[in-house]
Amino acid sequence: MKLLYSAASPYARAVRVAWRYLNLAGVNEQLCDPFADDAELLEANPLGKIPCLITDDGAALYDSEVILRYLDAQPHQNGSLFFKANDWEAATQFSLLKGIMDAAFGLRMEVQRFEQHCGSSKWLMRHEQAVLRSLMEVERSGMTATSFDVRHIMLKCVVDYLDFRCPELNWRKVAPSIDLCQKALSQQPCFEQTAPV
Ligand SMILES: N[C@@H](CCC(=O)N[C@@H](CS)C(=O)NCC(=O)O)C(=O)O
Repeated sequence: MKLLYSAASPYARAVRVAWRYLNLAGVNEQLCDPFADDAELLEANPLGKIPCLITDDGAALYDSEVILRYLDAQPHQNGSLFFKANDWEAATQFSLLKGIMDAAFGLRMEVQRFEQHCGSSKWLMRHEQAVLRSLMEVERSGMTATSFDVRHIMLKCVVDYLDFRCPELNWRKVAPSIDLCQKALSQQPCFEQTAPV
């Protein structure tokens, strides 16, 4: 299998953490800049987004949730990364975490537009408020590092991404328990080995 990824992408990192955590063999990671119109990426994913997994049969899988589910469906010994199919509360929380990732990525893009003197304060604020409101909701739900599933992967990847790309956003002020959860998860090798650069 080949995984097209970039070292800063929180979506790609979630997938990179998952295959390490599941101890799957045979995933070759290949760096790819989605903003450089990479021919292999565009051939595999017409959306031009990473992560994109190309299976041994040559099938292209995207987006990150599909890849996570695919990896989780491979034979492994570590217990499922996903919650039960009818656990709607967990499913909604997973959607919330994916949405935080979207808002964090949108925030980063808007900050970049500001650097190029074409940013929108309105969109900057919308993304920022969505991130903070949603992290407060995750905080309120009492998510801790005492259990572990795909939601913990998403949470850790998104808050590390915020620290990496938007260090001025003081999310810890509204989500102090998430800060503790982030620190506790940092010790796991699958996170250490994939820290954003
Ligand atoms: N919904 C997608 C989002 C992936 C995504 O937006 N990836 C970014 C990198 S962090 C990307 O490839 N952006 C390129 C673009 O927006 O053209 C997923 O979950 O995989």
